[in-house]
Amino acid sequence: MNEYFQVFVSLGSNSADAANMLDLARQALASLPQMRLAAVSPIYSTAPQDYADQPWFLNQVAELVVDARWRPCSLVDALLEVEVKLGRVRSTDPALRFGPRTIDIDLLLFGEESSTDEHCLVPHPRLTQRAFALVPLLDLAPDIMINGISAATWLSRLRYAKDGQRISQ
Ligand code: PH2
Ligand code: MG
Ligand code: MG
Repeated sequence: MNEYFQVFVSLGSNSADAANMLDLARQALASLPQMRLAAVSPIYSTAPQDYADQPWFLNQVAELVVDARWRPCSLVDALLEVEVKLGRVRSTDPALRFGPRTIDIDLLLFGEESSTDEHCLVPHPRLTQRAFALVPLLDLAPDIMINGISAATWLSRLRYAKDGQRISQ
């Protein structure tokens, strides 16, 4: 019998054609082998976090059902390859680590697994602090747990504002 994992990834872009970048990212995810793009959240317009002097983002969460040939680290490698294919160039300036990006695809959750490997940390280390990821995650999975606490509880601990499809924090 095959084993499957429920995986959540976040998509983010604050380039001028962000909606198109998210669309291309969804298509690229859907075409990866041994996985299925099971659901996508609404797209939110979100205030930049960590590095404020940059345009607002579009953010979305996608649910993938992957078979057991995938592992958190191999999936992170594949997500990075998709980013490169879609034209992401990483700044060498450490100050811009959280700066503008054409496309960012982050592994949020890989089943109930946790990985402490620096390259493929899962659950994503900043997930519980970010309304732009928790809100769309909860749209797809209202009962999901992160590190033993429900995502809804994590979100309730944050100071953020949600106005329709806009999130500021
Ligand atoms: N990603 C970051 C840093 N800040 N802010 C928003 N609103 N959305 C993001 O996706 C985002 C961010 C680093 O990956
Ligand atoms: Mg990110
Ligand atoms: Mg990233």
